[in-house]
Amino acid sequence: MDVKAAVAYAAGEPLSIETIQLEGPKEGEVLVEIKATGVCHTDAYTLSGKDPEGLFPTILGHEGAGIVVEVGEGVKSVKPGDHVIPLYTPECRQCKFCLSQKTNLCQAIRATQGKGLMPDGTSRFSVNGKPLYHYMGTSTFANYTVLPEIAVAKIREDAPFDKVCYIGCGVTTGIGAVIFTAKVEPGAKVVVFGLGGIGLNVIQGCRMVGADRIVGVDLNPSKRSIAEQFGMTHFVNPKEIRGDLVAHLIELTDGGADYSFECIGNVQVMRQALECCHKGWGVCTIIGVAGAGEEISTRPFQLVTGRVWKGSAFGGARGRTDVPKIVDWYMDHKINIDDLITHTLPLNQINDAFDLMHHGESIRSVVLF
Ligand code: NAD
Ligand code: DAO
Ligand code: ZN
Repeated sequence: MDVKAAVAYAAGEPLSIETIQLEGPKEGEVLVEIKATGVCHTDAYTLSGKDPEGLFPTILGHEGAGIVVEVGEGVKSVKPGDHVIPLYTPECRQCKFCLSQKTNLCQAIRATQGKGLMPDGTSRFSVNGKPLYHYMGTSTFANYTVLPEIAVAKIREDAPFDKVCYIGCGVTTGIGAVIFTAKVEPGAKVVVFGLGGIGLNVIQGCRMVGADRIVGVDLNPSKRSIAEQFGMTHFVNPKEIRGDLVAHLIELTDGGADYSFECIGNVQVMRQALECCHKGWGVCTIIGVAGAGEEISTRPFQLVTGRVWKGSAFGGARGRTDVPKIVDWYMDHKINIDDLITHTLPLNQINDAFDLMHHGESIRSVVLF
């Protein structure tokens, strides 16, 4: 079938809006009509050429929501008409990783997903007979996409696509890191580095679980008011701190953070995020994705004396199980998504969404099909 898509032909080039071809779902796959998609930092990272896994030409996008229109042979968990959120972290419930209950990193289709292909090793997208790569197993910058059955979360039908698409990455990554990865408890003192589309969701997750002090750190002072709206209690702009930032944060948190979160992707900040943690128990969760080949460092004594470094992908959420619950939290007004979606655009203006992100003018832009 013909579909309308934003094609990334090469790193560093704007996306090209055109009609391309999509093959129907094979065994174990579903065809989904994408109704809305967020534009995330990770799409920009891959488009920039810095992503070592980045393949071109491709259809980017991994933060969508839509409706199942057709299912391939053997698909049992969803049917045409179901509303779904695509999952770049699938949940097969059968692999060693899923069965371990220790991680959300299902490996059932990891090898082919990382190569930009469907599980049978081929692509469903093409243009003029030439294949295009899939991206993160989702490719939501097209009005139709094909996904493995294990990579869709079925959601309630009254949830608005233009809002809940953000649960496909940013909301779940931020709130999930607080709840599923760090397991922040009521009364905790928290430091959040980076108040963008991820960090603001970490902040609302911390407020939701009853954290006592929520310190936000950002170089951009314009992030202060929205972060306060989402629960930040203290704002720190590193440019305004005379002396050592880490010492200042330790003082602000009465001896160090119980939990810190790095939501930038900067390896120097990752060190600060660990070292501002409380001696003996402070846990630092890395969410930001650093540039290819970059490394983190600290004095090992920081770990010997009880600080812990951990990481979180997709907020530690098991997509098919947890995403529908997060949609419920939104529909029950337990979390705020609306105020984080600062721009909505049609597909033919998708490149503007990247510009808004690069200029720090948006929290999240959503493309409507
Ligand atoms: P963003 O650009 O919206 O936000 C980053 C914020 O950090 C901005 O407000 C910026 O002003 C601030 N900042 C930059 N450098 C800083 C510094 N040195 N000190 C303090 N503040 C600084 O980005 P985002 O969409 O929130 O994404 C954040 C990171 O999370 C990215 O690296 C992204 O790739 C990653 N990410 C990870 C996952 C995951 O599952 N782990 C999922 C999605 C995104
Ligand atoms: O299982 O090895 C694996 C890879 C899982 C990929 C997790 C990606 C999370 C970070 C990338 C940012 C996503 C928008
Ligand atoms: Zn699995």
